[in-house]
Amino acid sequence: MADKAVADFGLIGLAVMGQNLILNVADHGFTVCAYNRTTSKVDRFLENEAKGKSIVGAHSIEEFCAKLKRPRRIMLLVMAGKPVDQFIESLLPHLEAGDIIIDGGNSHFPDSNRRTKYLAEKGIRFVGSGVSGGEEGARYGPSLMPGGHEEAWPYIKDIFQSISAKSDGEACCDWVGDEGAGHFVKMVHNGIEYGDMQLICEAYDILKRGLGLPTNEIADVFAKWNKGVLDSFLIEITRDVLYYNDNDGTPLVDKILDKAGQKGTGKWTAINALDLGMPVTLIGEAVFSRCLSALKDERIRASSLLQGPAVPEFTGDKQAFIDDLEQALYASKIISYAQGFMLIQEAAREYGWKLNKPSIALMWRGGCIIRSVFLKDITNAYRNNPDLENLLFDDFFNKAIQKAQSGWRNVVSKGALWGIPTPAFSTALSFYDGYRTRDLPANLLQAQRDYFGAHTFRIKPEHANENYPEGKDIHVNWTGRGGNVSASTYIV
Ligand code: 2AM
Repeated sequence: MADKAVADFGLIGLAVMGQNLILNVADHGFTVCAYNRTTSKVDRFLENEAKGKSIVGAHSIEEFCAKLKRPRRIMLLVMAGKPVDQFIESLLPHLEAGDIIIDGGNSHFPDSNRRTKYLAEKGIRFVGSGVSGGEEGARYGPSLMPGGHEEAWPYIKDIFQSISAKSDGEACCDWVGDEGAGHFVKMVHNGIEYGDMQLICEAYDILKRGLGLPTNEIADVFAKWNKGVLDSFLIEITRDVLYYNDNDGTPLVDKILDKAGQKGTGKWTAINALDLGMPVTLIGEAVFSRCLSALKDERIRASSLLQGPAVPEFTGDKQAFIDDLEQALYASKIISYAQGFMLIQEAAREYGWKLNKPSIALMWRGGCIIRSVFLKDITNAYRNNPDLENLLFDDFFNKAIQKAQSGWRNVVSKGALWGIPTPAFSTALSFYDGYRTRDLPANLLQAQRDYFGAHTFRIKPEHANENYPEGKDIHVNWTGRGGNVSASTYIV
């Protein structure tokens, strides 16, 4: 019978990611039903890639739903935005209470918040899941970050954890948290990816213009770094890109137009950081650096108009400087992840989500673009103390930053002296110095605000007295020049 419920899992959206995910699920012993808006793709898929596997197809939403065992587990891998809502609406008439809809696309987390609530009212459990790792990851083990209606988790856990990447035998997939938490964490992942890439590009620029190394020697440096603390997917692909020569025997990378593109997830992270008042400065700089690079025509004009220092011939110990650069990259990366987790922590507070921090680091440990050895240390930090206030307070990272510090400062100062921009290295260092500063100049800022706008200020506890009581909003008539303080002061 054509409409018999045979499939354990249904997937809508047969682009490469969707097809690969279906093949991955089928390889793990589940029967999958495939559907696509353009149904000719279903037939093509069944006749080719899916042939001989436990995969069936459907040519209508009704047939698709009929072929799924209850509770239905349906994953959407379609373009983010309207198509997701349209599919949800077309599925609803064919679903029953308790069925599960998973959106595995690159949806913005507020949409997943909305969909979780909307579908819960209809008795349908919604899951918004981050999926990272590209086509290869989808086929052989992605990083999966599901969040939403928690009741869905026991029904999808088995499938999700069996198809996901593994790190030291552990699945790079766990329940993230409520509503859009899965897509939120995926968004921060992408922001961190922007940051990691920018840091690598700055290191490349310093090696190229600061030390004057040819591209193949820069590749050698990345190859070496990939065996140490920076061991990661992004360092590995950087090495490969730098070793890649064009047909004429010269590095292809040198011929690529230096205008960065972006699809917006880094920007979402930066906007969210501003909304929540969290200083996620490195991702912000990474986004702005892409924007600056895109102004190529203007930069060409500026390059002949605006003066700066000429990069001097490097005379010191090259290897020692390269080691400093490795430490600068490592320390800045620690700052970036600390900032990312600050944002995640604040989002959990602001949106009322219960979040599982050790598993967030574990989910990023394998399968995804930011996968690295380093994430194992972050997983350990949060496993040792799930309530860790800041990643930098963890003993391992505190010591690592301490060790990296002199090299990091050397690189940032050389960049400034040589006129080679290091926005991500520099902002990381400024953040570090700001974060560890007990008394920042914001005292003056508060005075300025009170001067021109009567915005008030508070007094430091150690200076409190009857004129300046602790914990009260105080305004001073600053033009009185401090003559009769008590007469010109009022407490709000
Ligand atoms: P298609 O093959 O019919 O174009 C990635 O683009 C996936 O999203 C594809 O499966 C594609 O279906 C689907 N998709 C894109 N836009 C869509 C829309 N407006 N409605 C339904 N599916 C859409």
